[in-house]
This record gives sequence, C-alpha cells and structure tokens, in this order.
Amino acid sequence: MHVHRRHEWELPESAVTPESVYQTRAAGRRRFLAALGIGVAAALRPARTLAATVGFPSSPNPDYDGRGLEKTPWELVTSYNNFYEFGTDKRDPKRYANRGWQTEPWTVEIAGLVRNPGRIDVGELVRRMGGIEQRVYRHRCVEAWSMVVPWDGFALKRLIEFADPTEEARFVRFVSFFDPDAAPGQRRAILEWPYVEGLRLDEATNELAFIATGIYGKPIPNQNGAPLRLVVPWKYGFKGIKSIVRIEFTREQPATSWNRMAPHEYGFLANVNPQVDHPRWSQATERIIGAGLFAERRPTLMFNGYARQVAHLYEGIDLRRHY
Ligand SMILES: Nc1nc2c(c(=O)[nH]1)N[C@H]1C(S)=C(S)[C@@H](COP(=O)(O)O)O[C@H]1N2
Ligand SMILES: [Mo]
Repeated sequence: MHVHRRHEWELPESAVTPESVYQTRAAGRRRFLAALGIGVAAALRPARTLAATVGFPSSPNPDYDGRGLEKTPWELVTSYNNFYEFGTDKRDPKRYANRGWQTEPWTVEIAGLVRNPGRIDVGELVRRMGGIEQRVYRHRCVEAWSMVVPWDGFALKRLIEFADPTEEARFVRFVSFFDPDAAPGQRRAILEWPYVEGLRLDEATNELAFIATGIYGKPIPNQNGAPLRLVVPWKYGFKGIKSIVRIEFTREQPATSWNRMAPHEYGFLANVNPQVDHPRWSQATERIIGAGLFAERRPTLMFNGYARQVAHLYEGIDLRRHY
C-alpha cells in the first residue's frame, strides 16, 4: 500500500507566495505536461564527464564556514527549486532538468567592455580561477522562504579580474541558456527568454558575490543551475541567475527578467530588506525551508545578514525607492 506522506516542501503552490501571478498555473502545467513525452528522455541522460568535477574537492573558506547557521539538507536544496525554464512548480526543476538537458560540455562567453573577451569552457574557466572554495551562505527568495546552502565555486571578482573590464564598464549583465527543446518552460511565455540578470560592477566585485559550480562539495545539480550560477546572498534569490552562458560588461544598467515582467514588484537592486514589503506580501519575516510546516517564522535580516560586507554599497541611496 502506498501512503503518500506530504512533506513540507511538497506544499501545493497555492499555499505559498508565488513570485508571479501572471499565469494560470494549473492550465499552464497541463499544457506543458502534455507537450512533454514524459519519461522517455531519462534513459538518455549521460554520465557526468570531467568538466563538472573540475576543482573538487573544494577548500572551505573559513570566513564563511556556516558557524551559527543550520544547513538545509541536500535533499531539500535540490528538490525545492525555482527554475522557470523547467516549470513553475517547486518540484518541476528536479524532474524536468534531468531528462536529457545537456549541461556538459558548456561554454561561457565573456563579452562587452573588456580587454579579454572570448568563449571559454567551464572546466577551463575553473582552472583559470585557480580552483574552487566552499562557502555557506543564507539563501532568501523574494517569496519569503529561506535556506542555508553550502556552495562550491569561486568569487565573481576573480572572473571579473580575468575578463579585465575597461574604465567604461559600470554593470555586469548575465544571460542564461535558451533551449526550448530541452526546457519545457521555455515553450511558454512565463517570462521573456532567456532569463537575464545584472549587477552594478561594484556589487559584482564585492567579496560576497560568488559563482557556484557545486553544492555540498558535489557538482551543482541541473535543477540548481548547472554548470554555473550566480550567488549574491544579500539579494533576493531571483538575482542568482542559473546556467549562465554569457557575461557581458556594459555602460548602461541592463534589463533584468523579473523587473521587466513586473517593475513595481521587482527592482534592479533587490536587496533583502525587512522594511520594504513586496506589494503583495510582507518581507518582515521568512519561512525556513525544512523547519516544518508549523515552525515559527523568523525575522528577515537587513541585507540577509550581510550588512557588514555590503551596506556601504548603498550609502545615500533611498532603498524604499530603489528596491
Ligand atoms: N535561469 C534562471 N535562474 C534563476 C531562476 C529562474 O527561473 N531561471 N529563478 C531564480 C529564483 S526566483 C530563485 S529563488 C533562485 C532559486 O535557486 P535554487 O533553486 O537553487 O534555490 O534561482 C534564481 N535563478
Ligand atoms: Mo525567488
């Protein structure tokens, strides 16, 4: 007999605050499930080859060893995801990003206002970065849930030094992959594809800004943004663009996916801030994934607890206006 125990992370989407109401979920879901020949592609998935494992084992960074933080279990980090390219339900990315989508080999393009533009294989990039380290960071979605994740990867600052931006560069623009054959969500207009994000150059060179190639000392699973994704822990999760194919240095502030979709709800800065509510819900508290359905919510921390490292970046800026 099968008794399906409903886990906390299996909350129906109707029970959590959605990032977007710009779709009728049930209808959209039926449509893409139908469009997808369920089950056939899993057998075709290749074994991990070399590039994803480059740099492992990573060396722990003692400044971010996670002391005082309770790490969210691997199982939850890799099964409760936002990755709309693979569907809008939290369980969709784990299922549909592992049915034949190829994240290896993978090339990243460095472009725009830099002295060292070009295309580079991810394994080679990691080698050029001098290897990878592990950092435990808080991870806070704008939907008001939170996790604590041990990421493996390298400081974004290292990649920026490698790219060598010119004096004109003021922003970094990130572009995710576009492959509607592999990504069922990209066959629907959930967002404008590909997913794009951006940072000011001074944010991107802050010590916290990180490119993750792993989680828990293992190559990053597809659903978390293989083979490399951005992690900016003082900002809402949507800034942490997954599966990056292009990093471009610009003079003007680049357009970003959620800001373009709903500018009054999602800003460019998107700093975690308990005092600035989302128009449809409060940001004063957060729900800790894994703590249990009836656990008390915790107060949201300014800059997600990283004020010491980043508050100076926003001096003189009205963070109510620049959300
Ligand atoms: N390409 C891409 N990147 C993305 C998203 C997405 O839909 N597509 N979702 C974002 C959102 S809203 C969040 S909260 C985090 C979730 O990361 P996680 O699934 O590893 O927790 O990824 C971000 N990066
Ligand atoms: Mo999010």
